[in-house]
Formats: sequence, structure tokens, C-alpha cells
Amino acid sequence: MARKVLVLGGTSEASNLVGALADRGDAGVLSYAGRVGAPRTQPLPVRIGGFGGVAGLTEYLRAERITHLVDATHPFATRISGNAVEAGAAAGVPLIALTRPPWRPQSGDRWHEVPDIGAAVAALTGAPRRVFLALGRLNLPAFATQPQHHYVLRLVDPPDGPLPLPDCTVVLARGPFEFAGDLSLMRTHGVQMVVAKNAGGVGAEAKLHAARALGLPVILVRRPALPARREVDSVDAVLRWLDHASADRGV
Ligand code: 3Y8
Ligand code: NAP
Repeated sequence: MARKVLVLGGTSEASNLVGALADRGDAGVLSYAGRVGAPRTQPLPVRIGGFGGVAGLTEYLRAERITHLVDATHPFATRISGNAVEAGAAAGVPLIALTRPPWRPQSGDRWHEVPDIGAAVAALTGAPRRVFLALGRLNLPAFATQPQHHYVLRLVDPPDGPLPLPDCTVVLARGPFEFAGDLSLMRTHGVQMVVAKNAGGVGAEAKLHAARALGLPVILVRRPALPARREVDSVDAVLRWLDHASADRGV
């Protein structure tokens, strides 16, 4: 059966992989959840929207005759990653995850690592400060229990309704982000603390370098646990697996 790769995307790594697949003429599809208005354009066909749980993804793999499944979603996208493990097994389609190593503290970093978003909210108890919430939109409601701060919010799309935080500034921007831009953003808004997910990758780490340069504390949310699966952290490793796994499939 001709090779056809489904890439579960939404990250810089997914885009880099899709570019490499297109360059070498591989057939494939990039899938987005549909979280933002207009995801960036890609050199391979794109599908947007949920599959309908494990059953929907399993059915998609079969109906579209997918031969290889690559989970290149964000480390905090835990539901889709669990679904990919189950659907790949159910449909008999080999799965590999393309992920990126978590960031590690360097000298000069003032990190306060917490296990989840709830603990990040709890860590904000206390006197009002100017807090850069670089977590996107989906996590904002949790911070409504700490309304005393002035929040600087970076969102991909304009909010589609009232924000759950009384005192905030919205900055609209889609990464990947650069050091100079994040440094000036944090200076302009008098940011005193940063809250971020340990997403890893290069597209989101500029804010950590800017916080280090400004000597600011960072509340960093540790990654959630993900199911066991084959994992690599480079596009080349995925391409090698695709070539090898195809050979495997004959066995
Ligand atoms: C829809 C599709 C590419 C991918 C680029 C990466 C880098 C820039 C940095 C900050 C942190 C955050 C957020 C972030 C980054 C890359 C990558 C990355 C963080 C787009 C995109 C989609 C999303 C979804 C979006 C979430 C949000 C998270 C914003 C495309 C731009 C905070 C994660 O408004 C919303 O509903 C946004 C939702 C999930 C997390 C959240 O909980 O709000 N990503 N981001 C994907 C889909 O529909 O399937 O337009 O490119 C992709 C990218 N965002 O191809 O170049 O690889 O991580 N995305 C975090 O890391 O904490 C911003 O502001 O410093
Ligand atoms: P999630 O909580 O793991 O997934 C929730 C549901 O969204 C999934 O069950 C699935 O719906 C759908 N979904 C998620 N990713 C999908 C994809 N690539 N293609 C098709 N459907 C998808 O995921 P999330 O945290 O909401 O993230 C959504 C997207 O944004 C992902 O592509 C992720 O890579 C990207 N992103 C997330 C973050 C983050 O901080 N979470 C950061 C950067 C980028 P069904 O069950 O109906 O199939």
C-alpha cells in the first residue's frame, strides 16, 4: 500500500516535518484541532477539527488508508496523544511521537517549577504584581481566583468575549517568538513575573531568555504525563522511522 502519513500538528516541529515530507514527495495530511482562527498554511493538505475521540480517529485512519501516524502535537495536548496511541493500535497503524525536550534551567534563571496550572494559580497568592501569562487562552479561567494582579495576556486570536480577569492587557501574537520582541514586550508592560508551560522547543522559549536577562521570576508548569509510545525529537529521526517502518510492514 502506498505510504500516506497523518501528522497530528499544531507545533513548529509538525510544520518542519510537513515541509520535509512535501520536499521528498511523501503523501500526507496535517491535522489541526481548529483552536485558532486561521492556522498557518502548509505545503501538504490540511484537515481541521476533532476526529470524534478514539473511535473517530480509528475510523479516519482506516477510511483514509493512513499507513503511518505521527503525533507532533504539543506536550500539553494530552488527550489527542492518548487517543493516537489507542487509535493507532486499533487500526494497526504504526505510531511515532515527534516531541521536543523540556527546557532545563540555566544559571541566572529564577524558576519556580509547579506540577500543573492549579499550582501555578496558587503560587500567585499575595500582593498585586504585573504578571505575563504566556499560556494562551484555554487556561485563563483558572486565574480568575487571583484577580489582584495586572495580567499581560498573549493570545493568538482576539478574545471572543469578556476575559475572566478584571485587570489585564491583551497582546495579540502568534509565535514563534524572538528574544528581542519578548524583552521589549516585558519592559514595555513592566512585567514583574512570567507564568509559562514547559513546552520546550524554540518557538516559545524567548520569554524565558528575556526573564533571565531581566532577572524576573518564572512560574514554570511541568509537563503532564503522556502514555508510553515511541518518541523521537528530530524530523530526521521521523523520516528514518518512516523508511524503516515501511520495510517493517512487509514483515
Ligand atoms: C492551533 C496553529 C507552527 C506552530 C507554531 C510551538 C510554537 C508558536 C509558542 C507564548 C506561548 C501557547 C499556545 C504557543 C506556541 C508555536 C506554534 C506555539 C504558546 C498555534 C496554532 C494553534 C495553536 C493553539 C494554541 C493553544 C495555546 C497554545 C498559544 C498555527 C499558533 C500558549 C502554548 O487561542 C487558543 O485557543 C490557543 C490555544 C492550544 C494553548 C492554550 O491552552 O491556549 N497553542 N497555536 C493548533 C490546532 O488547531 O491544532 O496557527 O500555527 C501553533 C503554535 N503555537 O506551525 O509554526 O511549536 O509551540 N501556542 C504554550 O507553549 O504554552 C504561546 O505566548 O509565549
Ligand atoms: P487536547 O486537549 O489534547 O485535545 C482535545 C481534543 O482536541 C482532542 O480530543 C481532539 O478532539 C482535538 N484535537 C487536539 N489536537 C488535534 C489535532 N492536531 N487534530 C485534530 N483534533 C485534535 O489538545 P489541546 O491542548 O486542546 O491542543 C489542541 C491543538 O493545539 C493541538 O494540535 C496542539 O498541538 C496545539 N497546541 C496545544 C498547546 C497546549 O498548550 N495545549 C500548545 C501549542 C499547540 P477529538 O477527540 O474530537 O478527536
